[in-house]
Amino acid sequence: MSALTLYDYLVSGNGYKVRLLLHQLERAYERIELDITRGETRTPEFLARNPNGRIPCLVLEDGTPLAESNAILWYLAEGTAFLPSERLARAQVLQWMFFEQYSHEPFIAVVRFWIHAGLEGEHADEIPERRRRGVEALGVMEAHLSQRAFFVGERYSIADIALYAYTHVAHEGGFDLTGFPAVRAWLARVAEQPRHIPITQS
Ligand SMILES: N[C@@H](CCC(=O)N[C@@H](CS)C(=O)NCC(=O)O)C(=O)O
Repeated sequence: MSALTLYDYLVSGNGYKVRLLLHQLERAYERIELDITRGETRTPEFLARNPNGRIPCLVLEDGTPLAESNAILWYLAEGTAFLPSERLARAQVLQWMFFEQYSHEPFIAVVRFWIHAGLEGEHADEIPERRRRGVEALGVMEAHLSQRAFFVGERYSIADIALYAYTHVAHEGGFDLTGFPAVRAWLARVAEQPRHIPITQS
């Protein structure tokens, strides 16, 4: 059996979700950096692991590849304190992870990536609407977090990790969090969790 291998890209919040949880679980792994701006996730070798051509992809000890950041979080968190055991709480974790993928990441992460990759000009027409939808997602988070400390069950879980990844770097996409005090307080709480690492740590 070999170690876990994570195909990753350091700038990626989706990759960071997995890196952060692996670190918090004290799991050893090998990390392989693929530069997505140079098409390194579209090679035949990588497509054989993830036909969708995207990182993160975690190759398990027996060689099985697992893609999609939130599926990887779920797999790693099963049986740990990062995923509740009660039926409703587990469904609520999924609720927020699906929210992240459908109503948050396509707006906040994508605008940030365009800016990072110098594609702002190419996507100038789309950016205002993506920003509007991103702010809408932050509003949903603000309303939820103004009543509670964490997304589900008053404890830190993979729902928080999934949403933290791109929210804490939202300013890099031009999103201003000044008007979202509950979100900012939650970001600080997440960053205070044991064995937290920054997105820049490989
Ligand atoms: N839904 C996927 C999204 C993965 C994704 O968009 N990965 C980006 C980096 S954040 C990527 O690998 N892009 C490379 C490409 O599209 O060629 C997840 O949550 O893992």
